[in-house]
Amino acid sequence: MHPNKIAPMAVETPVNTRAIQELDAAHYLHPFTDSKALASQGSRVMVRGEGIYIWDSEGKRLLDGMSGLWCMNVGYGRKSIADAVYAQMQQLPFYNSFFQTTNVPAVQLAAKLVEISPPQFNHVFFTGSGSEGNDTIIRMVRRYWDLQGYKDRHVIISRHNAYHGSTMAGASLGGMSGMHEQGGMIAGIVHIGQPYYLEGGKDKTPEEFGLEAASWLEQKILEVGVDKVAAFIGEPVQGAGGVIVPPSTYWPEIQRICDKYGILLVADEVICGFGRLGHWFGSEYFGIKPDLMTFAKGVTSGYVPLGGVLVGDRVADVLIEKGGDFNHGFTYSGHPVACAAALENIRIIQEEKLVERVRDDTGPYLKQKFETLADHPLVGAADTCGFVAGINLVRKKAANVHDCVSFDAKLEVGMVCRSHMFNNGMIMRAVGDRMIIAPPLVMTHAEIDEMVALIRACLDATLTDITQRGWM
Ligand code: PXG
Repeated sequence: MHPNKIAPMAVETPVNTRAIQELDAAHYLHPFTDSKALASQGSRVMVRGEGIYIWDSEGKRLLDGMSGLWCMNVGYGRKSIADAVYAQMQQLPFYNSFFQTTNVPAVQLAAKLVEISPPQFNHVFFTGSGSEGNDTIIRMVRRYWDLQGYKDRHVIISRHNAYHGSTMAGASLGGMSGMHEQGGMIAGIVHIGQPYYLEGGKDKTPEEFGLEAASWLEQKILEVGVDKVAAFIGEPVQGAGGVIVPPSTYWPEIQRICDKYGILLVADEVICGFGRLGHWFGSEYFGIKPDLMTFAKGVTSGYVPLGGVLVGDRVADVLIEKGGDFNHGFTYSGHPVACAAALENIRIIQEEKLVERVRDDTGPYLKQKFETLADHPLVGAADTCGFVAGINLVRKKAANVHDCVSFDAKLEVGMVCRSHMFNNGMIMRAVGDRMIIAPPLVMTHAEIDEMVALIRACLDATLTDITQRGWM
């Protein structure tokens, strides 16, 4: 080995935190991370998970309010998923689905996904991730229009502050300017404003604002030209953008506009799918009927990577009847081990009635408890939707949320708050000054109480800290 390199080592128990941090800094480039800054500070080394908790290498327990990364729907430590994966690995660890072959778990999972999804879905395309799912969406909708002779109908309309992944297609569909600046964008993707009431709804009711935000789609269709627009894509609730829950009028109006112009409606269900909003899919919560749905994350609860696209009959009929070869697919499309994990994960969700629990019991309970945080001096607004929730940190509260006074963005109060959360055993994500959670769907009432009390204590610690810094 070259003398400049650090030797890999056997992992000790207990884990040698410093040694792992040094190797981490030396070799591991983390996603969406300033590697230089992280190297000077040292990563937190996660070593174990059970239920809604994870432990780091120093033995500290954290309540995982983010379900890993919006995915650990059935909670950590499910032996039956590990067993299903182990059994499949011994039986058939891999085979591809390219050359007139298939495998049993992939077929069973496709049938299961059709069973739990809305009636227009009868076909599934498997990928390895949500980003690959959205790449598939672009290629599939363009192919759909090409096959019908509409070669110009290639433009996809998305939204600012949307997140659709990190491949070229995912980043281009997404509405994150920081991503567009690095590596550019795929042609033929345009963006409209997001339905964020706190941002754009001043002097309007949420319902009025929802209609206005949807009208931006119609304006964009007319601007681009009806004969050029292939599809509209959106997350039912924007996740990474900060848990942006659109007003109730928004999605039905989007559906009406898509129907009026005949453009395909694509729901990116990577976060909202598999029970997160108290329905199998977020589209059902909002009462819309998408033509295509991207899924990932909750399909396996993150135990093994898997993603894909549920293909509605409108698209599937054209692709299958007129299409011939669809020149698209991945080595790991329909990976038997990932599909086995998904089947067991979905079996758990059904057996424990997690979707119904979030809809009828724990979701409403979380709403009731979480929204009590609105009385905290730092909180301008607190809202939930199923098992996602967010609070806006403000310098000065007001009766009308639009009159609250924000912090100077440069202070990065959200990051300060996130540190207090982490140091006190609570994982909550900061998006600007909005603090968000997406907890495991297995949470009990007692665990919700514990989480909300912990968040309040961390908000208190944040308030004391920033008051001492003179920021209030
Ligand atoms: N669509 C949506 C709606 C997502 O949330 C993806 C697609 C991409 O999935 P993959 O499996 O390719 O990562 C996502 C992923 C965050 C964060 O900071 C969110 C995601 C990924 C990374 C970070 O909240 N969501």
